[in-house]
Amino acid sequence: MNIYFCGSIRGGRQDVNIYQRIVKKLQQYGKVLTEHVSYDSLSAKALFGVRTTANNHIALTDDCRSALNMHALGPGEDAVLDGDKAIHDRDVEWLMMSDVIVAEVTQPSLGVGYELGRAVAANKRVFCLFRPSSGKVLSAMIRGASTNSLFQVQDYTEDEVESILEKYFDSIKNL
Ligand code: 6K6
Repeated sequence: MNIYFCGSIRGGRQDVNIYQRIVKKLQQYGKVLTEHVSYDSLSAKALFGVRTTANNHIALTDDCRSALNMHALGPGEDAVLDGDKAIHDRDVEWLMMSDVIVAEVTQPSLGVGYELGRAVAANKRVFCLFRPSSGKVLSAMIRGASTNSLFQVQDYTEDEVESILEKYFDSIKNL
């Protein structure tokens, strides 16, 4: 099974530890195409990684250069070198190859919202995870999209993340 995990990158990285737990759990059920969303090391590169020069060339910022020098690129991380169009095109391709899309939606992210919209348009199975204890209120466009079993939104607390995923994958395993 191909699994696409969505989590905030430029929307803010405060939930990265939960993303790591989710990805680790998801790896029990299939191949997680977007493991890099959960990498700690991603913030410097993804957040400050590239800027566009006057001639529309992609340049690495100093922050990115030093981050890149510290360690080798992992799977998925090479896209930072190609700029945002390559990231978008590759991610949409992976989204279309996926059997299930799991999104942690507590930290609002334009990219995650976009991915979820594309997933709905492609009739994909979607499972969104939201933590009410964050004090945030989930967008009506995500909460309100949960009208059938293909698109589910699940409220959860941090300590139950693994068991919530177990329940979900159990419920879809014979579909
Ligand atoms: C990868 C590793 C280091 O830097 C990168 C480059 N950035 C991205 N690489 C792959 N997917 C990305 C990248 N930036 C955003 N996305 C996709 O959008 C992910 O699949 C996330 O689910 C989502 C996050 O969107 P923003 O708007 O919060 O960045």
